[in-house]
Amino acid sequence: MAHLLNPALAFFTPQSGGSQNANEIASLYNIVLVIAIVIFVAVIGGLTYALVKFRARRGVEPAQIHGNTRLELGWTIAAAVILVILAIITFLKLGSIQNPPNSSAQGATLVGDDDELYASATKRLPPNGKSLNITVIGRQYIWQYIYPGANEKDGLGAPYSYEEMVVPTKTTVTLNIVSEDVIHSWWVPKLGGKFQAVPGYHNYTWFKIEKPGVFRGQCAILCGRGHARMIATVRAIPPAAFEAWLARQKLLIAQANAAAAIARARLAKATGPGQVEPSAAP
Ligand SMILES: [Cu+2]
Repeated sequence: MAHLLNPALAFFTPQSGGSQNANEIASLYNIVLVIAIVIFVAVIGGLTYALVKFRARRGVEPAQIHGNTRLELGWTIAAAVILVILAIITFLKLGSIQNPPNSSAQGATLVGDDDELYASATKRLPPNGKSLNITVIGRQYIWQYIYPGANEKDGLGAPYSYEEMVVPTKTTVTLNIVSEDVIHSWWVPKLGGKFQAVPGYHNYTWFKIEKPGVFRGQCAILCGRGHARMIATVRAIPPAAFEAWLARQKLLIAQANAAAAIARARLAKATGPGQVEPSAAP
C-alpha cells in the first residue's frame, strides 16, 4: 500500500513477497506507517504554523490561555480511537501471520511427518495437520537443517544440509528452531518474522513459498566472533525436484558415512585401539 503511494517508502518497509506471513507483516507495517506519517505531518505542520504565526513580537502581549477542555478531550479521544483501530487491524491480521495454511494440491507429498507428538502450546500446524517439518539448528557459526526421512528402525539417518535449506514450493514448511550453544536468531526477511534459537527451548515458525526462488537471510543476533558469516539461504524448488534432491542428499550422506567408517577402521589399525573406537563405526 505504502509502496503504491511512494516507491521511496519501500526502503523503510519490511521485505516481503516470499511467503504469506511475510506479506501480512509488511502490509500491517505499511498501514501503521501511513497512519503515522499522516499524524506526523499534521502535528509538525500545526507546530510549524503556530511557531510562525504566534512568534514573539516586540511590544505585543501574547494571549494568556489556561487550558482548553474541549481540545484536550478531543486529542485524547482521537488518539485512543486510533490505537483501538490499530489494535483491531493487528488482531485481524495476526491469524494469517501465525497460523500456517494447508499445502497446495501440487505441494510435496513428503508432508505430515507426524509420528511424533506435538505437545506444544506454541507450535501451530495447518488445518489439515500436515506440513513439511524441518528442524533448524543454530550453532556457532553455521545453520544446520534436518529434514524428514529418518530410518524407521532407529530414527537416525535423516537427511540434513548446512547453510542452504532446500524446500519444495507450494508446500507449507514448519520450522522447529533450536540451538546447540548460544542464542542465535533465524531470520529470512522475505519469509516472515525473526525467531530466536535458544538453547534448551523450541521456537516455531512457518512459511509457504509459491514460486521457485532463493531467499537470503542472516543470523540476526550477535552470537560470537563468527556471527557475520552465519548466513542462511532458503532455496525453493518444485516438489518433484525436492524429492529427488532429498533422496540424493540422503544417499550422499550415507556414502560419506561409509567412507568415514572405512577411514576410521584403517586409522584404528594404524594407531591401535585406544586412539579410535572402530566399534563405533556404523
Ligand atoms: Cu549470530
